[in-house]
Amino acid sequence: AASLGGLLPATALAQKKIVLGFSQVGAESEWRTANTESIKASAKEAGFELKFSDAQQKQENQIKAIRSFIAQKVDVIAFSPVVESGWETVLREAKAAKIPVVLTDRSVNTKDDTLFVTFMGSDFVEEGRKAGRWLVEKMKDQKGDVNIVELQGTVGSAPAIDRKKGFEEIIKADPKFKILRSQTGDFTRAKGKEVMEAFLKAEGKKINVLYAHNDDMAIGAIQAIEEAGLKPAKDITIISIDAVKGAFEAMIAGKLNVSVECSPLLGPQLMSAVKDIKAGKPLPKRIVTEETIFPMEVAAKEFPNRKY
Ligand code: GZL
Repeated sequence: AASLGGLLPATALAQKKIVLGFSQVGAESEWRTANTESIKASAKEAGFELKFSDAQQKQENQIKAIRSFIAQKVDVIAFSPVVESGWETVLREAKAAKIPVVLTDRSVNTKDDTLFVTFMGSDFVEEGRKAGRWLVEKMKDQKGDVNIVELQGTVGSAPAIDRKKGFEEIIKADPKFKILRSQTGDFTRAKGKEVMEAFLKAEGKKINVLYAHNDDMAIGAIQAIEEAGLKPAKDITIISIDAVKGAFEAMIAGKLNVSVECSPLLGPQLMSAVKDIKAGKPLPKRIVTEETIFPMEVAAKEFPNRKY
């Protein structure tokens, strides 16, 4: 009898599962954990086979994962690039293999935008502007200097570069705002605490404001501020980004002044983009996540509505 193995019935071929290869940055923050959960749950919901790789925040691991997806001939490759540069070679290999690529969350530096189908994620510059605008409003009656320390995200990452840019674009309007020190805390609680300890040792009571590029570093810094005998959100005004659960808990406890929302719930949009790609539908080059800002005054009311 003819070997059925070689002759899949049309229905089976038609129902061949879409295979999505996803290379994730790591598991560095609450935001990242929520992002991973959203992607895994949405892939399951969509009936896709998901090949998921965690790069532990190392670019070379992401490049290895993308090469492995190419070798396995997945239908679509998606990833959140840990840093902006160094992707053109491996993206050209994906293009040569005719495997479409979707960027989620963070973007890449390239002049050749045929190397990816679409980039979906937040506008990090606008997130920095929102943080800056909140601070300008908060300090509008402050006559003297407003001394700021800044905990940057991962060096070379789109969110770190753009959140810094947007914040400075707003505060540069008034010379009273001074950034005394700015250093990376790599988006983690541990590093955020360590760097804030160094800031406090160097600048002590001169610090009026902490601007943290994500909630995890802000939560680490809050511990350092308390261990230094100071009151977070009172002695030092704290501005952060992501609006994860930990940030709402800190705001409800009166230890964080404000968190700018950055939604990790990109799973549904990603799966819809994969379906469109496989159906041959065109996609916009850029899909921007809509998001807002949460000052501590609204935290208790908003908390029950939060999904991440
Ligand atoms: C932002 C995302 C950042 C978060 C951090 O979209 O890339 O990475 O702000 C996370 O919490 O580590």
